[in-house]
Amino acid sequence: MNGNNPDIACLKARAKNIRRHVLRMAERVGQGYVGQGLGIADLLAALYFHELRYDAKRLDWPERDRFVLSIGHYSIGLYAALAEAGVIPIEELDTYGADGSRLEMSGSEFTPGFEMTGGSLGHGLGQAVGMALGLRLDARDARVFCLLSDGELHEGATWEAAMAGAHYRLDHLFAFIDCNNQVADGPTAQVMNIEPLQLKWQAFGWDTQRINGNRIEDITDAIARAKTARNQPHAIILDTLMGKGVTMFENREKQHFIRVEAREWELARKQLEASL
Ligand SMILES: Cc1ncc(C[n+]2csc(CCOP(=O)(O)OP(=O)(O)O)c2C)c(N)n1
Repeated sequence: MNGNNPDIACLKARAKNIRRHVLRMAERVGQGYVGQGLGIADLLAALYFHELRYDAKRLDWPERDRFVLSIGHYSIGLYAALAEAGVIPIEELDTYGADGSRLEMSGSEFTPGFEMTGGSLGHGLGQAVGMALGLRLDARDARVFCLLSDGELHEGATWEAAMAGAHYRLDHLFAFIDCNNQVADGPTAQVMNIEPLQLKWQAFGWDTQRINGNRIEDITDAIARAKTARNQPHAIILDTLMGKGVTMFENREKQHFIRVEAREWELARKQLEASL
């Protein structure tokens, strides 16, 4: 991957497939972190089908770009992207959240394509900084892309990692912050305000942009622009909508963990097909 001219129509189709896979997983088990998976599908499509250098048949290829999913419970989205990319079989998605499955509700590094075990929030950026430093010491060109949530900005360890990333001038490190304005206990601004975000990341020494995280063309543009900035790590703040593409989830008040009646999944599927 990593072409210079993204085929936006193709990436949109991939994002829709990722959303279809998310619904398939959640419908099977009746519940899941659906809003997060749907909200982040556009970023995952842009990364896995345009930007990331990886080999689906050789996941330990040392020159691969690393995608570090800091937020373990967002793994439903990553499973969907990895299935779409041919890394895990699509049928395996039906085991999401089942006992003994490789696809746990909070992702682990034993799942193919996962670089770290998530679950305990706030540790992904530190690991990404370590990976980026290690790659530089090994004189490899690989980049590190880390996805973190707005809730993880409530964790002090995230800011320690941000400081270190700037200190070491890790310009092959890209952090995406999913600002869906929700944490488990309610709206982020009410639980603990994190704004003004762009100014904070700038003050920590990062090259910073803020974009609509549900517009694929904005995502590919932002990554292309970030790659031109040298000697600084890159923060791309994504304003996203939880449940994007399925109206009944977009408009839900309680978004963190979704459990709906069996018959409602059919409606969700219809709404997704009618959207975008
Ligand atoms: C260190 C740590 N503290 C608390 C939790 C419990 N917890 C699970 S999800 C969550 C907040 C979720 O907010 P965010 O990460 O923004 O995700 P979203 O709202 O998009 O699901 C919390 C506090 C945790 N997993 N790890």
